[in-house]
Amino acid sequence: MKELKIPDTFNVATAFIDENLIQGRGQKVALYYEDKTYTYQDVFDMVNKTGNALKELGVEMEQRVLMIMLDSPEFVATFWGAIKIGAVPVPVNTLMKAADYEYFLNNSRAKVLVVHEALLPEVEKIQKRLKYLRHVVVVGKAKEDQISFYELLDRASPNLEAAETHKDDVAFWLYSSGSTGLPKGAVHLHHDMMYCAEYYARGILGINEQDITFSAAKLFFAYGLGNNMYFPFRVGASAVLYPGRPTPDKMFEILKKYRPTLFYAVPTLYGAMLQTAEKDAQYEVPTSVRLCISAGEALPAEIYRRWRDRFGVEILDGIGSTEVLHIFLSNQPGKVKPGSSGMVVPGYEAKIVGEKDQEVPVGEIGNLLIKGDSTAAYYWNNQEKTRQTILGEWIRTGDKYYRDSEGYYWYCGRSDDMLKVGGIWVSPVEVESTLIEHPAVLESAVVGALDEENLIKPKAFVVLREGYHPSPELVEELQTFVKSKIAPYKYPRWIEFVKELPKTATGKIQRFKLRTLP
Ligand code: 3UK
Repeated sequence: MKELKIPDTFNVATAFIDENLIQGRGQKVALYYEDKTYTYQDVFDMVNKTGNALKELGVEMEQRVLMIMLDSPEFVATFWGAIKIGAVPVPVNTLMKAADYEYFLNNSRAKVLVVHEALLPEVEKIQKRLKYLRHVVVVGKAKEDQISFYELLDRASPNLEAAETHKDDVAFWLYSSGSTGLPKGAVHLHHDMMYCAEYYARGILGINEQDITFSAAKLFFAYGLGNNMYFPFRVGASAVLYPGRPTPDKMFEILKKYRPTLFYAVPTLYGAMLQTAEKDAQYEVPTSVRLCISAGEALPAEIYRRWRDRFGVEILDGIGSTEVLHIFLSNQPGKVKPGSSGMVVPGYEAKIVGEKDQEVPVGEIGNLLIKGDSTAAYYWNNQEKTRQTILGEWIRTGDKYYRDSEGYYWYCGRSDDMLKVGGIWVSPVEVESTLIEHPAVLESAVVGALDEENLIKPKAFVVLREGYHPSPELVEELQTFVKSKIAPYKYPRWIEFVKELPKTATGKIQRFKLRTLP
């Protein structure tokens, strides 16, 4: 295993952007995007211009820049441009609602927001309540009090010296959600992406200059950010960016058109793509794809087998987290144990511990702890959660696992009530408090239930207020209600009306009693 040596004075933008020009890849395609190609020279120029443009808006070292952006060259330029000037990009989920954005903007104290035009309406709803935001930069048509991204870039210089940052300076944040409380900003440092690119991308995927990556998971997720941006950039490979919704049809179309070598998705999408392909023989995964990768939630063994039988290519399941930044346990090509999360990625260490943090024997379930140098330094302004999660060199993942005698790790669920739905977090508490806002709902409890693909989706148990009666119409009304209030993917796929909910003596809902999961 190669040891990763990073000098003290280090700006990570130079290793992922400038380095490609030094290696003579200026004319090589870095990005495929909507019938256009961007070479590494194009990306370099655009990154520098964006860095200079942000400077012109008054962004200084260590200051956050919030990004509500679709997968696009503008995302890439904003992320690296900010890092190159020593500022701190904070990409956030584009599926969120106004109230979420209000929190991200005030919590991060970003003075500049870069946002795609299509995502502006949610921001405009709360723009007046923002305490720190000074400039809204729009990719697309800017209104009077906004600034056009390309107008800014047009007058910016393509020459930019990287800010003299330390390898342990803050490089970017990613928000991570919990079962209770607001999302926490996981603060990542300049050396973190180097670590994941070296040990997971090079070590497990064997990523190299010839690869073309395509990730259905978006760049604003830690998973997508590595998959489709900093992994390929580290080795001078090419990435296919797609700004739209990842439907099965669209995925097959992109695979056919660009013939990527690495395809990354979440279990739900693999399941949906299989359903499409099993109905119609014309759908194919091209032979160019040498590996498929799955993360976000456990990949059922059944999906692994059906995919391999139908398309002749393996899916490598691996577990990663926003806090560790990317995958730390993974299956390896040719050594997959279907249904498992594979083995420890060389470069990381894993430990399974009991209630008193003592290591448990092989085969016994415990809490998974991970050690590795890509882990977030801390959660922004949240010392309590930081201390509970980050224990010196080790980090608590919040997952239950056991390790078998061959060193494979088997996922056994979360230690909190959080649900992974299509690879994205759903907090039962958030869905419950939304349901309660509806006049028909007295109280509710949300748990995970399995759908027909054996994947987890939210299910709500609802106690109605007096005068309301269960009906299919009411189910639909409550579902629509939730979708209108919070990110739509969080809505309960099933609603069961009950007379009362199981509770502890102190009145806490016992969600585990409602779970039908194994
Ligand atoms: C769960 C999995 C079983 C697990 C992520 C790859 O998902 C990512 O990050 P998040 O912060 O969530 C982390 C949590 O999700 N999980 C993820 N992958 C698996 N459970 N099998 C899996 N293969 O609870 C974990 O603690 O959203 C995934 C790369 C980077 C990431 N951030």
